[in-house]
Amino acid sequence: MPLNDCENRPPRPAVADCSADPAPHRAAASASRPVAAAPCGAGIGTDAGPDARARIRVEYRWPGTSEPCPRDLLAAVSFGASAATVHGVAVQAPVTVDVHLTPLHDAPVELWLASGPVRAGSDGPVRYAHDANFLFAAIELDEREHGGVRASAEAAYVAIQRFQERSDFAHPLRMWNYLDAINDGAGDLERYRQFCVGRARGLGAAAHQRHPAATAIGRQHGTHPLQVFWLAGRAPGLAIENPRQVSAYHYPRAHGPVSPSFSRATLAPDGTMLISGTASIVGHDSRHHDDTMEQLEEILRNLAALAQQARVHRAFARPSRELLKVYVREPALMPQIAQRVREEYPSAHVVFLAADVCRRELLLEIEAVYCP
Ligand code: 3EB
Repeated sequence: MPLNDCENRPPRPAVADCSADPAPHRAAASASRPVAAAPCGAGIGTDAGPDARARIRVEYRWPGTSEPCPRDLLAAVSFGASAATVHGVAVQAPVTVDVHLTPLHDAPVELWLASGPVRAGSDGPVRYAHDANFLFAAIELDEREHGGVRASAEAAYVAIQRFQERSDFAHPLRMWNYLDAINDGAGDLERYRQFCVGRARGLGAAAHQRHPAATAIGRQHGTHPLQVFWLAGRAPGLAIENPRQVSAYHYPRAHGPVSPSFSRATLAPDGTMLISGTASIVGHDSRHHDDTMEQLEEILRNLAALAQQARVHRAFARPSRELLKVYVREPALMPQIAQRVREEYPSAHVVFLAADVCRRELLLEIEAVYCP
C-alpha cells in the first residue's frame, strides 16, 4: 500500500512552527511499511525491540505559559474554544486533533512528546506519528458521509484494526472516542449504543481479545465527526479492571445490544497508568441518579479502587504527575466540583470540559493519566 507521507498532505497554514524540524517528517518518505519502527540506536539497521524503560511523555500546556513548545511532538490534542497555541505560537505536531468540546476554563493543549526520531504519515484515513516505542494515531470520519454513527464507528474501527494488524506498534494502550449527541435516540437506538455496535463490528474478533483503556464522550453541540484517536505501544500494557465494577465487556444486555470493548485502565510498560473514563457505576448500575456531587464521590472511590488494583500488579508509588480530565454535563456545579477534585488531587493538572456522558443519568466522568 502506498505511503502518504506528510509532504503529500496539503500544506500547513503559514504560522510560526514551534516544532519546526522537518527532518522527522521527511523520514516517513523512505519507510516501506506505514509504521516501521525507527532504529532504537543499538546499531544501524538493528532492531533493538521494545524498550520497557521508554517513557510515555504527555503534558498539558496552558495558554500563556512561558515555556516554549517542545519540538519533539507526536501529537497535540486541543479541546475546542482554546486555540492550540503555546507562548503565542501555534502548536504544530505531526498529528493534531481538536475534540470540539466546551472547555469550562482556559483549557490547555495536551501534548504527546516523542523520545528520539519521529516518523509521521497517513495510511488511508489514519494519521499517525511514532518514535521508537509509541505511536499516536487519529481518524476522523464525518458521520454524514458514512451513514450515521453506527456505520461511521464500524468504518473507523475497521480502519483502525487493519492499521493495527500491520503495525509494529501492535498494542493499543489507550483510545478516545468523541461523538455528537451521545444520548440521542431511545433504547438500543441511543447513539452511544449504536456506536458500541459499530465499534464491535469494526473490531471483529479483536473485540473479544485485548481491551485498551478508553473514553467515549459526547459533544454538546453538533459538529458531525466521529473522532477516534489512540496511543499504541510496541510492548503490551497490562489491563486493569476495577473490583467495584463489572468489566464493561461483561455488561449485561440491559445496557445495550453489545458490551463496550474497553478495560478500566492500562498499566503501560513504563508504569504509566492510563485510566479510562470513570463514571458513577458500581457493579454495572449507575449510582446517584440526578446527584452530581454524590456521583463525584462514587467516581473518586472508583479511581481509588483502580489505583489499589494497579498496586496488586506492580509497586506503584505516588505518581510524579497526575493529569485529569473532568467531563461535566451540567457546568453550573463547576465551582463545587473543582473544589472537591482539587481536595482529592491537590497537585494534579485538571481540565474541565462540558460534555455528555454515555448514559443519560450519568452527570460526570473523570479520566486520568498517572505518571510514574
Ligand atoms: C462506563 O463505565 C462509562 O465505550 O469506550 C467509559 C469509558 C464509558 C469508555 C467506551 C464508555 C467507554 O461504562 C462509559
